[in-house]
Amino acid sequence: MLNVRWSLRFALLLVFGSAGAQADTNPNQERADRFLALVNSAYQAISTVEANAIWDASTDVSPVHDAAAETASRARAAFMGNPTLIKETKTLLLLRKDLNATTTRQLERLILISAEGPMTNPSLTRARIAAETAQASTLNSFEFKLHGKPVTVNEIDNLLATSVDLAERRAVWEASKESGKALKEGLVKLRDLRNGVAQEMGFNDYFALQVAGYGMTTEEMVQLNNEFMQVLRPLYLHLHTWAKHELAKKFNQPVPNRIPAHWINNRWSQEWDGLVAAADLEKFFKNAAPEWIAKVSEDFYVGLGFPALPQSFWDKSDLFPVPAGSTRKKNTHASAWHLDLENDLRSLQSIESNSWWFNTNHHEFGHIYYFMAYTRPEVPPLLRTGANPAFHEGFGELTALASAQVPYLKSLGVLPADFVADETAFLLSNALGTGIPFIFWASGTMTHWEADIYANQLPPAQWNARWWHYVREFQGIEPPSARSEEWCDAATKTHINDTPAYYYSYAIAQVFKFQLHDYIARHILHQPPQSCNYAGNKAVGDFFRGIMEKGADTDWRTLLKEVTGEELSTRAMVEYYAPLLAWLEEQNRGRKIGWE
Ligand code: X8Z
Ligand code: ZN
Repeated sequence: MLNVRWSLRFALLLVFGSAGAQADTNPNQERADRFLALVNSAYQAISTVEANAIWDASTDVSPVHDAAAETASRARAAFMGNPTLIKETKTLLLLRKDLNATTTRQLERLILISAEGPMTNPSLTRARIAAETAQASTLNSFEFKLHGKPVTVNEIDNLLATSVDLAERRAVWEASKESGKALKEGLVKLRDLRNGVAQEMGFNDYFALQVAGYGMTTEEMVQLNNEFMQVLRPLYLHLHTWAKHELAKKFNQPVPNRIPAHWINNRWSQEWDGLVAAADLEKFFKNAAPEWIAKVSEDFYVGLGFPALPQSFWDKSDLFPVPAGSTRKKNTHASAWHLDLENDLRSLQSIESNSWWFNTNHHEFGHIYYFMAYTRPEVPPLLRTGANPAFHEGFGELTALASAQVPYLKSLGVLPADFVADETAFLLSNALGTGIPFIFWASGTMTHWEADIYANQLPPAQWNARWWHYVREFQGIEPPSARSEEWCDAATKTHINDTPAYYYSYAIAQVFKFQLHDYIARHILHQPPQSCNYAGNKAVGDFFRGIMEKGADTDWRTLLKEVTGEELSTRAMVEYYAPLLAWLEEQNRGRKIGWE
């Protein structure tokens, strides 16, 4: 709190102290400059206080930390949603013809930030903050149980990755769905409160508010995601067919029409790992210490010419699972944090010795280095974020893709120098792992379900039926048994609770990632996209930096065109996996393709 008060006073001095100093600029630009100097300074100070409180609440769930987080969020809303601030922002936006582009971008972003907690309706905003805090607390402290005994999320994932006993897999999968029951009531409340704050600021609903960050409407965003699926569907149907035959063999079962959810290693069937023996890297990661996994992604970026992470990153991050026997509860989903919008960068993870955490850590460090790149005096705090959210996720995913390349794994010593990779197996494993099924989950199930609950007001009594309708329709997956409305299986996914109406960003990030990767492989590395090594290449680092250091002080479409020469497009993704399609057609000859 002291920080906030001090900073506000400092900002006011700046604003009034500099009056008249720039008499030669146009008066509207000058008015906007003064306003934004105040807002940026306060935004940074208040966000820092809030982020610290939420960090404590996420890494050590307790009523005291929850209360502090709620108070900090209220303080933030008191300023960022202040009616006078909103009015001035709207007034200045009407004068945009007199304002420079950086100013307009800050004002537009301010509208989106204010809309998260508009104090034109204080009781609504307070109710939302209370409900968000309570939901995060339930989510972060939920204790899963298997056969009546507590089981961690890593244990659930490890069992799904290794068990070949279908009865056991089903018990584990069902255990992983228990949290949805506990989270449904809070999510129902939050749906209305989130829509309420967005509507208070003139948006149709909360989904519309989120996609406004892309300059898009809900219909345009859903349409874009449908287009991704339309292009990738032939490949998906072949992968699905190949996978279900492999799984039926593995579990000694008849080939199903749709794949039972508990047959797949991921709780939501979003990634289909572990299906390709010749590309299975687990044995090479068994001895990779979690500390080494955390460190190696920093080396990746340093090799590209980026600075080392500040020591505070290592001191303050929470990278490893809670030790056995500790009663501390923390969020178990990986995340990256930019707490003060300066140098206080942290990551929250539960890293273990396996390839999944290796990839995930590289993803998180993509975010961390993005934070570092745009933390410069030229980028005002309001614009210290990605060109759009998918750019942020895209660098995370691009780093994860680069980290999965065979030459890189050899250079790290994870794979032996004489390892001979079966290229088709690696491409197939990659397509199944993070590539293609993910799009049908992200663009299909997640995006359509969230659009339904926010934009289309889907009644809560239909939530689970609609969820499984989409899982069946888009993903070709079915539950092991009927899932009634007693359950809320969507709410078992972290983002549904704490990063709402955002998940299409991961689908766009996948598509964007392949565009960047294709450009880097062909034009900078001059290596095949399916097998190349970024490590140690400063030109690749310069390419990354050229995008990252702009933050949100750019138009994402223009930037994408500038750096890759093309619009957002699935071209590079389709080309990357093209060698697979012919191989799959051969493997699937005589089989019924898909599930319709
Ligand atoms: O949530 C994440 C990251 C944190 S931004 C680990 N991802 C999505 C997920 O886990 O569902 C990365 C890819 C998809
Ligand atoms: Zn991410």
